[in-house]
Amino acid sequence: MGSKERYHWQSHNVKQSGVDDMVLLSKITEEAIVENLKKRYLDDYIFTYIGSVLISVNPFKQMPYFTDREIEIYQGAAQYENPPHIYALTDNMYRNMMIDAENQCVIISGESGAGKTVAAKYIMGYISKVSGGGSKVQHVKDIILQSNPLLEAFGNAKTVRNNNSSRFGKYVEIQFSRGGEPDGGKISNFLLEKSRVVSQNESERNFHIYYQLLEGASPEQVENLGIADPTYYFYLNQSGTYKVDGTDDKKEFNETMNAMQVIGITAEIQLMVLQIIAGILHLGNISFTEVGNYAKVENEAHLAFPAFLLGINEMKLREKVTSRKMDSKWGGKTESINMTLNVEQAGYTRDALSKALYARLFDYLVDAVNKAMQKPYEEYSIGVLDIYGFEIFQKNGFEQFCINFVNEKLQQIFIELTLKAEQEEYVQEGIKWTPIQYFNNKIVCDLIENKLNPPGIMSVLDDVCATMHATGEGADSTLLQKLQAAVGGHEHFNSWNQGFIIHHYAGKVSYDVNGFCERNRDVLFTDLIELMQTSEFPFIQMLFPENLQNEKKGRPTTASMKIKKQANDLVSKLMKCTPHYIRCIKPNETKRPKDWEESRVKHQVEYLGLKENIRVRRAGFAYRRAFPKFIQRYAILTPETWPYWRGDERQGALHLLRSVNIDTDQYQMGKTKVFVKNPESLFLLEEMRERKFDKFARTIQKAWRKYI
Ligand code: AD9
Ligand code: MG
Repeated sequence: MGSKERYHWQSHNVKQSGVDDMVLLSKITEEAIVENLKKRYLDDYIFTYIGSVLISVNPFKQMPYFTDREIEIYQGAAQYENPPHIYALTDNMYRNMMIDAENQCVIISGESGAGKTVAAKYIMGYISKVSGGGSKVQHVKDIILQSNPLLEAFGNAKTVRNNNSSRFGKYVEIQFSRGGEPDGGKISNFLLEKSRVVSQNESERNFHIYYQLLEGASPEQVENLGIADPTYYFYLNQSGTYKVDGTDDKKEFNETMNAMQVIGITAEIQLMVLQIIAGILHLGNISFTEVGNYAKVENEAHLAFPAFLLGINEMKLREKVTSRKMDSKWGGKTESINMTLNVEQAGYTRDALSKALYARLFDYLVDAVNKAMQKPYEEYSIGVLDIYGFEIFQKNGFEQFCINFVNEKLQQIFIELTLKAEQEEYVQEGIKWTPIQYFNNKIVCDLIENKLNPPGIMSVLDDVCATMHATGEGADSTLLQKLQAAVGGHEHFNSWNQGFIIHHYAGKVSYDVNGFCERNRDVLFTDLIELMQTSEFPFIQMLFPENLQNEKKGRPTTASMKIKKQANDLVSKLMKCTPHYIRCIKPNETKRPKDWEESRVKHQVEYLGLKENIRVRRAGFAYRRAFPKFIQRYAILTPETWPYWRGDERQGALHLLRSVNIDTDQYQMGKTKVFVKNPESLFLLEEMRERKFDKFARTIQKAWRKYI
C-alpha cells in the first residue's frame, strides 16, 4: 500500500466527518465534542482521537473496516496516516513494546453496553493476526482467543442494558517473547457478580451457561443432570426472561464446550463442571416452610437431586441448610451448639452455598486458562483491562459501591498518567511549559480507602463488621452513624436517612446502606465448607481447600479488603506499563444502529472528562510530532520539501513552520519532535495541505480528461 492512498483516505475523512482528533476542535465545549462525534458516527466513523486516547462509539452493527485489508494497512503505520482505528492503537502498543522494550497496557472504560468487551476482542484478534510464531505460539493464541467464549459463558449475562453484559472484570496480559511472539498469558479476574446466581431483576437472565446447558445438553445429559424446562428452576424463573434476541444458546453451548477442550480441560472435568451447574439449579429448588418459627424443607424430594449431583449426603444437606453451628461462651468455656434457622436464614444459607460453588467454579476456570498458557519467566507483555463501568442505578448497593470504587481508581491512573506522561515528555524534549490545574480525584479514592486519619468508608465498614455480631438493619444503621462521625465533614460525602452519597468524579451516587455489612462480611459458614469437603467428588473437594482446623483467629478477610487489595495490585501493575486508553461511548438505549441520543452522549462526554482531556492536551502543546513524520505530512506545502526534504530533519520541520508564517510563540522545537501549541495553527497547516491536494487532484483530473 503506497502512502498516496493513505493520504487520500485521510483527507476524505477529514472533510467528510468532522475532525479525526478532537484536539483540533476550534471550540472546546461539550456541545462541540458531541457534535463532532455525531457527525462522524452518522458517517459510520466510530473512532475518533483525543491525542493518543481513542474514543469509540458503539455502532450496533458490523462495520466493514475490520478485515484483513485494514489489518495490513494499520501495520507499522503512524497514527496520523490512517483514519482513527482500534488497530492503530493496538499496532502502536505492539510496536512500542518491541522498540522501547516496555510493557504496555490499555484501559478500556465506558458504561455498560458501550463496547468494551468487543474492543478487547478486536485487540486480541489483531495481535494474534500480526504476530508470528510456530505451533506452540499458535496454541497460546488459540487459548487466549478461546478464553473469551469460555469466560463469557460463565461470567456474562443478559441485563437490561446489554444482552451480553460482563458481570466480572478482567485484566488479560498477553505475554511475548523478545521476538514479539505471544507465547504466554495471564488473566486476573475481579468482582464477579455472584448474587446473579440466585436472583435476577426483571428482563434479565442468570449467567449464559445455564441456558446454554438447558438447550444444548445431550439426551444422556438431560437424564443424568435432571435437565428440565427453565421455568422449572427457581434460580431461572424469577425474572421471567429466558431468551435473548439473536443468541443461539445451543450453538454457544457447543462453543463453550469446544473452548474447554482447547484449553485442555479433560472430558471428565468438563462433565463435573456441568454437574455443578445443574447441581446449583437443583439446590435453588429446595424451598422452606415455617414450622413454629423454624425452617423446614418443604419438599424432601427436592433434596435428592442436588445431593446426588454434588456427591453429598442428602440428610446432611438438609441439616446444613436448616441449622448452623454456633460458638457460644458459657462461663469462660466455648461450646458448639446447633442453632435452628428460620425460613429467611435457611434461604440465605442455601443461596450462600450456591453462590460460593459458582464463584469457586469460575475461579477454577480462570485458573485452568492460566495454567494452560503460563510461561516460566516474563519478557514483554500487553495488558488489556476490560472491567465493568461506572454504575448509577435508582438503588445502589454494596456492589455498585465496589464497582464505582474501582472505576474511581482507574480514573485516578488516567489523571496521573496522562499528566505525568505529558510532563515527562516536555522535560525530556527540553520544552518550556506551565503546568495546568485539573481536578484530582485522589481525594475521593482516599475518602473510600484511607486506613487512618481519617479512616475511609471501607475502614469504618470493616470495623463495624468486626465488632457487631448482628447483621441486617442494626449493623447497617450503626454503620451509617459511624460514617457520619468519621467522614461526615468530607466535601465529597453526605449522608441521608437510608445511606450516604458520594460525589464521584462521574457524578453523585446515592448508596443505600441496607445489606452493606452482610455483603462486606461475605462469610461462608464453616458448616457449608465442611459439607462440601465431604463430597465424593475430588473436584468438588478441591474447590473447598480450607483447612478448618488451623483456622486463623483474628479478623476474617472482608469483601472490601479483597477489593481494595485487588484494585491496588491492579493499579501497581498498570503503573509499570505504558498506558493507552479507549473511552467507549454508548449512543443510545435502543441498541439500534444510527440511533443518536444527544443527551445520553453528552452525559458520557461529561463524566468521561473528555473536555478536560482535550484541555489538558492543549494546555501544553496540543500537537507533537517527530520531525520526519511532520515533514512527510506537510511536504506538499513547499517546493523544497516536496516530494522529499533532503537535509537535516530539524531544519526541514523548521523550514515548513516558517514558510506558513506560524507565530514563533506558537511552537517549540524539541530534541526530536515539533510541539505546536494552538491547534488553530495546525488547522491552518491542515487546510493548506488539503487545498494543495485538491488543486493537485484537479490538475491531474484535467490532464486525465484531456487524455481521454
Ligand atoms: V458491559 O459493561 O460488559 O455490560 P460492554 O462490554 O462495554 O458492556 P459490549 O462490548 O458487550 O459492551 O457491547 C455490547 C454490544 O454492542 C455487543 O454485544 C455488540 O452487539 C455491540 N457492539 C459493541 N461494539 C461494537 C462494534 N465495534 N461493532 C459492532 C458492537 N457492534
Ligand atoms: Mg463487557
